[in-house]
Amino acid sequence: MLTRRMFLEIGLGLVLASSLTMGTALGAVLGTTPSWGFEGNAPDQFMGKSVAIADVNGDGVDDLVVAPYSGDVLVFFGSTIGPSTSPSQVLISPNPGSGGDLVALGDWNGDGYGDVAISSFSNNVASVDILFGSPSGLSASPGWSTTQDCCSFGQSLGAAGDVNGDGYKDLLVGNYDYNSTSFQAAGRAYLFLGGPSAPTTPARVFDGTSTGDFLGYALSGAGDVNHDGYGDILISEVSAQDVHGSRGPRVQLFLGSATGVASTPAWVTSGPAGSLYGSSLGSAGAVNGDGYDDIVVGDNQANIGVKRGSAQTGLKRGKAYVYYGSKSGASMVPAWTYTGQEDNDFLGDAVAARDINHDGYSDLIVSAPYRAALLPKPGQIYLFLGSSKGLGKQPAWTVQGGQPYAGNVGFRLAVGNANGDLLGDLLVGMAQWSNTAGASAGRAVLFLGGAP
Ligand SMILES: [Ca+2]
Ligand SMILES: [Ca+2]
Ligand SMILES: [Ca+2]
Ligand SMILES: [Ca+2]
Repeated sequence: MLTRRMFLEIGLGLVLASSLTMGTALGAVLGTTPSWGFEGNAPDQFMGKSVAIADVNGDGVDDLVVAPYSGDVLVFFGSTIGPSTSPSQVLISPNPGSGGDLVALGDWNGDGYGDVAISSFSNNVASVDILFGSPSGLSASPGWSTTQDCCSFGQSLGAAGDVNGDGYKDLLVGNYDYNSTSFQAAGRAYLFLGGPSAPTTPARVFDGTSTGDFLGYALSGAGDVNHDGYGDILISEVSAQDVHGSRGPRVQLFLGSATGVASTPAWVTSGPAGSLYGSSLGSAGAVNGDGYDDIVVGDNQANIGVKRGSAQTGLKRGKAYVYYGSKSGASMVPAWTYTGQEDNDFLGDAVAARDINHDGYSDLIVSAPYRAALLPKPGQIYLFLGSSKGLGKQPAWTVQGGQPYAGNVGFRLAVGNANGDLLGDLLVGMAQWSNTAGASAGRAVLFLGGAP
């Protein structure tokens, strides 16, 4: 099966064990060292392969949700002194050894508790399950499931927000190597509407329109880009197969409404052919505080340099773009970009946003999982602060992956508030973290807002 991370995994070396510590951060916006961590206890457990933050027990403090490759779900309840050090819940995957993506939806079924979607692939069945929150945490068995006998269904998931304004949060599911009747790997994306008895048939299906579009490689809620009260959504077509000539990969924004998502995109942007524009997507929140949510697009394979004779520099530096929201949709020209500092940084592989420092401006977190400064490929994560002038040109905080190849399959990022103060917190999954238990035991770490 083509995995979503294959693009990133091509050509990688061995994973090396190491006990090096985390790198040094620039400031105290987030803690310089993790305030909390949990590591795998066996080789190739890939703890932190996916992570999410959600208030699953409804106590007002967010909880951490961490999945290893098995697809088991570990929940660590948050509290005013931070998350539990040992799992509050261990939910065993019905499809072991098959973990896919994991995303916090918000309240999908309208009972006041945060819900989490997780995907899996086993015995040629791809499944997306929603675990419902409750006063005692996540349900052990799914409250909602849908399956396909195909390929990459669920390898990408997105929390759509509430696209139709009915009070229930909605779900996006990607199936980027879906073969339509006419086109191989055109890709497909599905929108499932939440509700007290949510249907398992999608409200909308989005299809790629040519061979190798890979529509649905990434998908995400966009927040409310046009500030009309309805959640908007983003879907990428990374067009990784080189069959489009000059048409590069692209990202589409669809606006929500009382009757659901519009049939045509309100905004379409393209990246250079040969890049992976749309490798990650998300709402940036309102980074300039104007009330219109902004869009972030990652291109983890962006080439920056120019070719001089047979030599080419700037390869695979990666780039992140932020586009401002507006009443009519979003700006066509990015308001902010940031580029990987060295070749093969793969910056923009993962993105997340929240007002970390509680100043009313949303802040942006971007990963560069192969960044090679200081150590061979320890990876780096950057925080950029919002302001009335938009995002800062330089990061206010960064941290290194801390050991060689810690970012080999990419870092996973989730933001929330795990200790109930006013500041946002960052959860990072490092599935290829190695420890005394073995290579790729994996790890999840939490950086608390305001921690020293
Ligand atoms: Ca719920
Ligand atoms: Ca809804
Ligand atoms: Ca909207
Ligand atoms: Ca802020």
